Amino acid sequence: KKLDNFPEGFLWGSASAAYQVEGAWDTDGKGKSIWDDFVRIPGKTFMGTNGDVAVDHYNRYKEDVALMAEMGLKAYRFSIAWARIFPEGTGKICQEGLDFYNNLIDELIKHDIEPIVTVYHWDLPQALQDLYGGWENRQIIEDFNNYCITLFENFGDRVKYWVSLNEQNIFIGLGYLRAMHPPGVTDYKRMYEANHIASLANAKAIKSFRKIVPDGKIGPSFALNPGYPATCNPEDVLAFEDEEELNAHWWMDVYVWGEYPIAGMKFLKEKGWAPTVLEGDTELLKEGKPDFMGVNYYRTGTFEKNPLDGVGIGGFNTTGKKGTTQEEGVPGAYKTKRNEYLETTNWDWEIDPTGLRIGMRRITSRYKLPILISENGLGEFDKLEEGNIINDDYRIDYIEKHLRACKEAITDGVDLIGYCTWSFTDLLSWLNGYQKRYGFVYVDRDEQDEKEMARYKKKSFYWYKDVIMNNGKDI
Ligand code: GCO
Repeated sequence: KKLDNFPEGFLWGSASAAYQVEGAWDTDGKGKSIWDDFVRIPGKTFMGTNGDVAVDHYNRYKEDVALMAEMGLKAYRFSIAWARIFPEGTGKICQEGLDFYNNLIDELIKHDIEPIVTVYHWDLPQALQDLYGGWENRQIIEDFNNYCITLFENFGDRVKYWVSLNEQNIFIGLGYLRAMHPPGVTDYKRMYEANHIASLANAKAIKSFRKIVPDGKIGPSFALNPGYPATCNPEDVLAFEDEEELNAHWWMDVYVWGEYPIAGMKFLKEKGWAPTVLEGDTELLKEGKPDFMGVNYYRTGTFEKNPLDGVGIGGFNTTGKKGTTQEEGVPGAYKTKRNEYLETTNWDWEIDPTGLRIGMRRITSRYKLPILISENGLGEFDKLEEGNIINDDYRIDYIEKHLRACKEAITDGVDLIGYCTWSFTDLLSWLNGYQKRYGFVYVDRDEQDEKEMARYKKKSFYWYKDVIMNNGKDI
């Protein structure tokens, strides 16, 4: 049976992250984050781009919220920069930081836009990295909890939807195995240890949340890449199962059940890479069960048997030229394969709306939790044409198909509470600079004149406005 409308009260949203939009990297007492330093290491980001100014949202938030209001947006997901609140990560609070987010939240509420706050979107205070190695030290569980309590106490009266860790699987995987994110480490053992500590911090913060914001909802945002076996050869199916264990289940089982998947753990123990689980850890993890699973969805992955040994990971394309993904020779229990049934973006990301439906069904069956799509969208080279027009029909097509998949998933029984596109305005792509654009609003970010920053509504802006107005009726 075809669903007519999306559920009542559906959170039609859009999302961003502090480092990618705010700029003002050292303004009003803000401390440095690990990204502020990392982007200055030559060769780490596309042409050395950084978020020093980003799209100047720190100074233009009122203008941006006015555009959201004009669009009729129901929810806006943004993140808080830890180092704006605690410049040193812990200790002294920076009042200007609290003021900025208080003002942003009030501005959203004034326009009937539900704030969805991400507490951690990758910008760890550099001070904590220097002091004790950041996520590799259990002291961070306390410091993160203290930071979260400060946010819950200051904003919990008005903010009822919270995202705890954003894409833990990405910031840990790229930070500790691929060296593409700070702290730029390549070490399986350190990766799994840091990851375990991050999970504990996540659980502890959720526990605190229950006491301080009892009427609120909180969950992590997981970067979901649903997997497929490359063929029906049982060896490939097994490779796909291994990938599920060491990817989706490795994180989500812990969020929901506080336990690691059995086959995955067995494999890592044999390798000597398993995390150190101390007494009391499992109990804490179990106490930090989320209210919903946040899903950031861009693509699926296809897996086949890897003749080599280890944990496999796919390649990355940071060029914006199709077919240039570097498959790295990482040994793995599985390896990635191009899916011949799917078109890809210029960054070789498979476009797969059905994959979103499949992924949400898997989460629903396994964890029985509501889902918030906390990110979904298309990164493209948009063109500003004569008359300040941006014809991004490809983005409309992408989002429409993914929304249709959402509707179908709801008819399948998925409890979907909202959908946030990535992103509202164009913003900094961590590794791809400003050329890979995701927004409904084009930012004319002239590299020569960073103060320019004019905002122009893309065609997709008007389209999404209609979708929201009709509660997705025509999807
Ligand atoms: C990029 C990425 C990001 C992520 C987001 C993850 O191009 O840098 O697509 O924008 O989607 O930060 O949460």
